[in-house]
Parts: sequence; C-alpha cells; structure tokens
Amino acid sequence: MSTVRDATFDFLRRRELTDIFSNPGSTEIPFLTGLPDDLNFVLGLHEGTVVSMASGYALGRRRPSFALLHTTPGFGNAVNAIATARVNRTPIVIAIGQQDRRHIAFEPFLAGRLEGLAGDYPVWVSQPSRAQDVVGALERAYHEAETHRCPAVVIVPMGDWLEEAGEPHEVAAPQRVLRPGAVDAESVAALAELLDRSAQPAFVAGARLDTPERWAALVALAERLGAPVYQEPFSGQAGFPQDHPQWAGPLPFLRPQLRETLAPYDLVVAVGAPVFRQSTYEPGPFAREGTVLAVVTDDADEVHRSPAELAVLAAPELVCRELAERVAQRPRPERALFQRPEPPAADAPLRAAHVLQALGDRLPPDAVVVEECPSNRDELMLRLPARQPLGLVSPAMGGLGWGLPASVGLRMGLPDRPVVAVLGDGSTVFGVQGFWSAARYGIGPLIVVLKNGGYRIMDQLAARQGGAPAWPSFGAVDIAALAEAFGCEARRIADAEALGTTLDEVVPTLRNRTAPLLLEVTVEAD
Ligand SMILES: Cc1ncc(C[n+]2csc(CCOP(=O)(O)OP(=O)(O)O)c2C)c(N)n1
Ligand SMILES: [Mg+2]
Repeated sequence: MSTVRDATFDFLRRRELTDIFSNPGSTEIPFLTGLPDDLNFVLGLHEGTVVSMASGYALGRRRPSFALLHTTPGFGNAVNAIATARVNRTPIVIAIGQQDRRHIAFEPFLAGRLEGLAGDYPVWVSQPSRAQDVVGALERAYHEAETHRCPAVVIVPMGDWLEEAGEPHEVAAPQRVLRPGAVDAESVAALAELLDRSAQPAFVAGARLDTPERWAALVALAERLGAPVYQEPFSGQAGFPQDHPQWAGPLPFLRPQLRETLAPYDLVVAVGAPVFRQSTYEPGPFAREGTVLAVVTDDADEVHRSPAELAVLAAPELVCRELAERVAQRPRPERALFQRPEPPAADAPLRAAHVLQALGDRLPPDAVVVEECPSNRDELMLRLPARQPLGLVSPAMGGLGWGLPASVGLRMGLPDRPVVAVLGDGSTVFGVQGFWSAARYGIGPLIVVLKNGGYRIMDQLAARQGGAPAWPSFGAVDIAALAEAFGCEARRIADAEALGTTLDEVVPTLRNRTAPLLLEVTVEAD
C-alpha cells in the first residue's frame, strides 16, 4: 500500500524540496523514522533557527524551501522567523505536526491550537479535511508560497502519514504553474507621461528587484533618464547595484529627513517597493507638496497601501524595459552621486567603521553580506555596497535572531559564493543555535560579531527619548565561547592589526570553506 508519507516523499522530490529543515518531536516520528536516503534532514536546535536557515536557503536558491515543525512548541518558537520570511518575501513550505485525529477531541498531550498561531504571517494555512488531502495541501502550499513569495503552512495530524495515499485525481493543485509577466501599453503610457513631464525624476529601488534581470532593467531606465536611484528604507535586499554611479544611497527612515532628501525631485517612482516604509512616527507627508509619487511593483499589498498618484501592478522589469525604450535620453551625472566615506582614521579603539571598512576592502564583488547589526546598519550600507544581486540580505521586519542561521542557509543555497554575516552581539544570541548546524553540516559562512557589549541601538533610542535605559548592558557575554560550545571555531579580535591579518588570511578561504568561523571583534559602542 502506498501511504500519504510515500506520496509526500514524491512531492518533495518533484518540487526539489529534498532538504528538510526541522526540529522534530513525537508528532513527526511517523514521518521521519527511516527517512529515505535521498532526503536530507537538517537539524536546527531551535525552530527560529530552523525557519531562518530555510529562509536563507530559499533566498539563495530563489525557490521554495521546506521546513517541518513540531506542533505548538515548534510553530510558536518559529513565529518571529515566519514573520521575517513574510516581510523578506521568502517562499517556504512549512509542515506542522499535530496530534492524531482519532483522539484529538480529548485534547491529548501536545494537541495544538495551530491555525491562528502565526496570525496571518503565513500567506496560507490549511489543515486538510482528510489524510488523503495532505499531498494536495502541500502542493497548493508550494504554489501559494511561490506566487506570493511567503511562507505557507500545512498542519498534518500524525496518524495521517501512514494512511493510504489519496488518488492523484483528488490533488487540488496544478502540476505546473506558469506565471507570465505582461505589461499593457496603457500602463507604460501613463508612466511615460509622468516621466516626460518631470524635470527632476528620481527612483527608489526596493528589495523585490534583487534579481539580475530586474537590476538590469532599472539600470537601463535610470541611465536613460540620468536619474538618481535610492534604496528603499529597511530594505531586506538591494534593488540596484550600489556601486553604480547613479546609486544615491539608502533613503532615510524618518519623515523629516525623507522629505528633505526627496525635496529636489518633482517625481519619485518607487520600483519594487511601497511608498514608504519608515521607522518611528513623525508627522507630515512623505514628500513635499508638488512631488508626484508613483509605484511600480508586482506586490499587490505594496500597491494598495501606497499613497501614490499612480500605481502600476506589474512585473517591474517589464515596465522598466519598455519605459527605457520609450523615454528620451537625458544627460547622465558627471560624477558618482553617492560619496562613500573616507576610511576611518587608524586610531584606537577599534570601532565598527574600522571592521566594516576592513571587510569592504577585501571582500570579492560576489560576496553575500548578511546584515543584522542594528546600531551599525547605516555604516554597513556605506562601506559594504551590494555589487551583485544578493550582495546584501537583512531581516526586513526588524526581528533579530535571523542573521546567523540565514547566513548558514544562504551558504547552503549558494555554495560558490562567499557568505559573511555581520551581526551585533545581542542579535547573535537570539540565533545562537545556528553555530551548531553550520558546524554539524559543514557549512562555511564567516560570522563577524561586532561586540559592543550591549543593545547599543536601544541605548541610543533611550537617550533620544531623554532618559536612562531600563535594561543593563551584557558586556560579559562571551560569544566566542558560545560558538565553541556549539562546535564552531572562534577567534577573538581586539585591535586593527589582528583584524587585518585575520581577514587577509580568512577572506580568500571563504569561497571554499566547509566550516563556519566566528570572529568576535570587540568594538567601542558608537
Ligand atoms: C527578537 C527581537 N527581540 C527584541 C528586539 C528589539 N531590539 C531591537 S535592536 C535590539 C538590540 C540589538 O543589539 P545588538 O545586536 O547587540 O546590536 P547593537 O544595537 O548593539 O548594534 C533589540 C533587543 C528585536 N528587534 N527582535
Ligand atoms: Mg551590541
């Protein structure tokens, strides 16, 4: 007899989901015991780490990944990572184990109240009505995840796995989904008219543009118009080459500074981004009166919430390509629009700027930099430009604990590219189990921790609020010892010379590394 479990193995093979990111419990035993050899089980020691690794893997491979979690405890632990995956537009099929249907009415041990547990962060949540519908639900979750670039969840009662498989004609999902991009003449004409009328247009590139085709399309349009291209605030990925002469830097995340930055322009077109994601509230509009705001994106949510004069819901690369053909060539700027800061003076004590500059001087153009260092994020954007797609990846929702495990998943998905995570010490502790998976499975990201001894960004916010922080620093937390406890090699660095010689030795190894390495760099708090 072929079982639901067998049919699920075939689903995983068919959809290239044979790497199973998981932390299992008793509800997953029937599925996982005696797993066929062609399925690769990847253990994470906490479910936040499991889903963050799956997230990095999906981003790196640009296709859905698969995670298997343990009923309420596993799903609950993973909610932050699932929310991050949603905001980072990461497709993940997540199966969640549940108690057996045959006695769930008695609320047995580990019976989960699962459907609403992650709110609407998963784009789709389903508990199939019958065991025989599990595979159809997984197939549908795969399509939902891919279409919306979000996590999608299927809840599977543990007794279902060994039930008889359903009939193929009962699978409520297509075998193939094609998603043709198209753009109509009317949309192009409406945007072309705005651009023709504009004396000073500017673009804002969003994370959705982080593919080679999309970078190229916006480059072509921006070069045609000689217009600056800013990066959307809090972007999870770079939408434009950050070493291009027309790259104008990241947009501010507070409205007064945003208005000031956008003041020279009479038209601002956000491409692959909404208008606009900001940090704390400040009154007033996003842009001065007289600046027309427009949006071009294939994310309906971004379109629907943007206070724009015109929004076009379409594949941005198609729109940009058509527009580039259509608009007149204008002069291009004579010098690079964005001036990178000078290297910091080589004095003691070591600061984050020194570390980021030292990395920037050495990393090859195809390096993948994972950012999770809150008080040094701006500095990182200045000194580590994304020069190729996936050159910058960061947790766009703001939840910490993603960067370390995501760098492990990215390196698994991109085995030919150097991967470097730059993390705050506080951030590292939220995802510390990632060290173990990297070491156990021979995955070699470089993890650089900026050890400033506390939650510096929070201290800065408290100072801006005019008071003392309620929370203490945690200066004594020994990150290198934590990494070593999980089996990851670690080095402690406290001066510029040691930093330079270590990076000279380590950076050339990054492309072929099969073991993770932590550099714990003690820096002065900024
Ligand atoms: C899971 C989670 N808990 C709490 C926060 C709130 N938070 C934002 S920044 C921050 C401190 C980060 O510290 P660290 O990584 O050391 O960076 P630093 O500010 O020192 O640069 C905290 C706790 C969060 N974003 N995510
Ligand atoms: Mg810190």
